[in-house]
This record gives sequence, structure tokens and C-alpha cells, in this order.
Amino acid sequence: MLTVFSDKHALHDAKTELYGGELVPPFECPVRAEHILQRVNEVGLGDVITPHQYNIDAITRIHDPEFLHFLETCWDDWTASGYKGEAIATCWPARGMQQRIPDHIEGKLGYYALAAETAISNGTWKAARASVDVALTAQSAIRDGAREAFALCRPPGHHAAGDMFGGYCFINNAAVAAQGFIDQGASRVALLDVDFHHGNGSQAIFYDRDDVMFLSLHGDPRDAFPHFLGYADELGQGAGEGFNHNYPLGPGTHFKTWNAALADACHKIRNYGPDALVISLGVDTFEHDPISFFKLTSDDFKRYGKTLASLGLPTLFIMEGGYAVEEIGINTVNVLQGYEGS
Ligand code: 6XA
Ligand code: ZN
Repeated sequence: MLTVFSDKHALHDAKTELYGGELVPPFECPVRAEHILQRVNEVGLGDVITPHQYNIDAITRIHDPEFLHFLETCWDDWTASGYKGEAIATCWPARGMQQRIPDHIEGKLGYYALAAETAISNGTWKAARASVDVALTAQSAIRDGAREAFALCRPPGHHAAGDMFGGYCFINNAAVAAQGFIDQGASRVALLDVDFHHGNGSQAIFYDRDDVMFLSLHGDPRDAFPHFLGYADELGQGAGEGFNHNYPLGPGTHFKTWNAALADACHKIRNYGPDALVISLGVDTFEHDPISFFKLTSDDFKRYGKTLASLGLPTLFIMEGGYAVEEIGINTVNVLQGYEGS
């Protein structure tokens, strides 16, 4: 299987995450990608290539240009305001308040942020741009005939909506890639999110559309981030009604229960008959993940990789979360090897 990787991911190297009332080193850190790449090479998964550079048009198919401009200029505006730390949102247009974009960077941050854990720092924008280039390059490989490809994206993307960042995500790599398939002639694309967290950004982007079906297995939002989306009764709206499927699962969920949800999702994908499958691949479902509560073992990742292959579709894997950094390479590549039947 082809892997696409950019060492520019390392440009996003924030020093702080707001976690449990403390500023801690971010769980989403550069060594994650290095460990995955190391494992890809160790097992000889296949060629590893660097991405092409795409222009902004493929990204504005999904994201608001003003939001992208904010991401690009945020760090300079933040430092110009005299702040000493990294750019973290501290105020929001909450219930009953104006949904207007303020001039000051503190207000802009609050307007565009969906959560406060994610710091923007020098290099964040360049890394996020390279990450979506990785996704688009892997997507192009499939357009050009590859049956599957692995986009080793970092930073991840599935929480990013058309005009919101947060949950360690800035640009929604999976959504931009799914849109790429549609723009190149696909009638239908299935986007299956197996990260521990609900892909609220991907859901919001495609919620009123029937050409991209979104399905997500995740920690129940009553107990897990992002807390305010991901319930089972969110089924899509307008033309998109019936094309959004959530599988919220509770604390302590083991593979048997998780896998039953996956089987149901696969059944829906088969009935939908998509031209391509995009997988938002997070391995924070792992039993030893430090911020999640599912109980999948390293072997389980191999097992469900095989299930994904049984769909028989051109498949694009997009890297999302996973914070047990010692095992992240093994768990991620186990999915890919399970898919390949090795
Ligand atoms: C914030 C947790 C962010 C989780 C990000 C993630 N307390 N998303 O892994 O998939
Ligand atoms: Zn996650």
C-alpha cells in the first residue's frame, strides 16, 4: 500500500494544551507521525512518497476562505497583540450572543474555535496545509488507479468544520479528499470515521448532502469529546436525510460491541453503493490510549482492517487521532495490514 507523508507535519509543534485546568505538552505531538512512519517502513508496507502542493481551490470546496485566512494569519496577529503564550481561545459567541466576527485576534479565535485545548503556534498553518496536501495526493493516487492508499496526515482533521478548528484539527483532510472524489466524477462517497471521537466537522460538512454518506463509531458524546454532536438520532437533513449514521458507544466498550457497530455501518455502506471509501483512521480506540475509553487491543486493529477490505471498495485511509505513542505505529499499520490480508 502506498503511503503519503510530509515531514512538514513537524512545523506544528505547539508546547501547550489546556487539559484538566493545566497547560500540558500536547497529546497530539510530532513523534506520533514519526512512529507511524517508522512502522510503515519496518514492515515494508510499500512506497512512501511526499505530497504534491495543491492550490487553495480544493480546500475552499470545503472551508470558508475567511476561516482559512484566519488560520494563516492567526499566529502573526497573536504575537503582534503582545501575547506571550500560544494562541488559545478563551471566549465564545455563546447562547444569546452575536455571531459576528470581531476585529481583535482574541475575538477571532473565539469565533472560529470549537474548543480551547488546541493551541495555534508558529508553523501550524504550514503543517495543516501540508497535511491536506498529503490527503489530496493519496486521493489522486486512487483516482489514478490505486485500490488503496494511506495518507499519513498530521495534524488531523475530522473535528474541523467549514469554519471551525479545534480538537487538534484545523483543515478537514478527509472531507477535502471526499470532495475530491466527487469533483472528479464519483457519484457517491462513504466517509467512515473509526476514530474514538465523533467526527463533528465531517458530519457538519456533509449533513445536508446525499452524495457523501458519513458514518461514525465513537465515544458517546454524553461522556466524550466533542460532547455536543454525535448522537444516534442525528440522521442528516434535507437531501442528506438518512445519509448520516452515528454509533455512540459507552465507557469500557470492547471489540465485540465495537465490531457489531462496524458490521452495521458496513451493511449501510454496501446498500449505499459508493464509488470510493474514505476512512478517518484514529487509533485512540486502543485500550491504553491516555485520553479515551474503548478497549480495543492491537490484534483487534488487524481484525477490523480485514472487515474494511471485505467492502471491496477503493479505499483512502486518512490518519486522525491516537495518543498511545509507543503503540501508535503498530496499531495503525495493523489496520492497513489487516486490510491487505497480511
Ligand atoms: C480534548 C480532546 C480532543 C480529542 C481530539 C481527538 N480534550 N480527536 O483525538 O479525534
Ligand atoms: Zn480522536
